[in-house]
Amino acid sequence: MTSQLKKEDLLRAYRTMREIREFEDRLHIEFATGKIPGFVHLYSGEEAVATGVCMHLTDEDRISSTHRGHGHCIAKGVDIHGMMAEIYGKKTGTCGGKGGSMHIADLEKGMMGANGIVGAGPPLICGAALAAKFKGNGGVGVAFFGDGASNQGTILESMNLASVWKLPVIFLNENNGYAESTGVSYNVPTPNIADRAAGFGMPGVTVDGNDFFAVYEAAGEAIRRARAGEGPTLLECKTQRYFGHFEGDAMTYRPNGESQNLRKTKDCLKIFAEKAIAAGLVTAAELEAIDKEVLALIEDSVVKALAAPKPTAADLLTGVYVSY
Ligand SMILES: Cc1ncc(C[n+]2csc(CCOP(=O)(O)OP(=O)(O)O)c2C)c(N)n1
Repeated sequence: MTSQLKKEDLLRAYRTMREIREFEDRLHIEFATGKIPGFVHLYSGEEAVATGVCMHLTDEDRISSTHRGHGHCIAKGVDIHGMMAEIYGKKTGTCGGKGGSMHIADLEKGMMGANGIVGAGPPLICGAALAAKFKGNGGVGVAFFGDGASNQGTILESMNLASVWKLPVIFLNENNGYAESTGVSYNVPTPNIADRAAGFGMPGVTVDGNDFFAVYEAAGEAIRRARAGEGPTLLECKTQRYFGHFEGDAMTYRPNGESQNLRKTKDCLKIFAEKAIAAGLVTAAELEAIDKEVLALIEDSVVKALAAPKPTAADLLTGVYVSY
């Protein structure tokens, strides 16, 4: 348990994790109504990872995300109303309703985008980190990627370049045990994905991704190194997703009851609450008050998203080019 965190930080961490959980659990229900266009990949279960990492970042720092990006967006401070509207394909969405679940980006928040191309984030983050290094502004880049993505050449090349150039990058592997329906032991030959770091001359660290405090500590050290010009780190957080690969996945590749058992035994929100309450740092009543506020926020975001207009045909011609 970390002593660095003040009470207000602990409550902020809990609120962020709760926002991600309620956002995802509600999307699971909303998707079943058939009103959400496109694919939706839920992050529920992995909240401690995005939260423990992004608590260390400012709007100047950059993150790249994956197809499972809602948690990363929320942890990086992207507006929840804008996200819900975006997922519903509405004009009031973060990207004007033209991106949808898999392409939410908010450059003002340093969120370079969720990405439907597995392995596409790390090269983008190397570019952002190189820019930060040239500018000397102390900015860092964090590239989130999954266990399946860890086998992509784009990521291995990025690790090599980041290490050779000592870029301020954190390669943040979210090992949730499955790449679509393929279990991690079928495609990763080492016990830990972080073991690969040695081949690139960078530190490799594996932590329990269900323990917010473990993630927070390890991410803090990796980000400190990056800001100090000491180069990249590969940080692996072992976690799990509660839902299928995408909404509609029957999960026949998972043992019966696996997801339900994980909710009982490895829920990062429960683990956080137990530890923080036992240490006398927060009270159960304080956490319950947050739960209520977050539920109301998510409900409001759905009501507003449903009522919002769709983009017009003319909107299709906006946001096509960016001037620098
Ligand atoms: C370049 C590319 N190859 C394949 C796919 C199809 N695909 C989408 S998600 C996925 C699995 C990703 O697994 P992982 O990286 O472990 O992330 P997780 O879904 O577990 O979060 C695959 C193969 C893709 N979108 N892009």
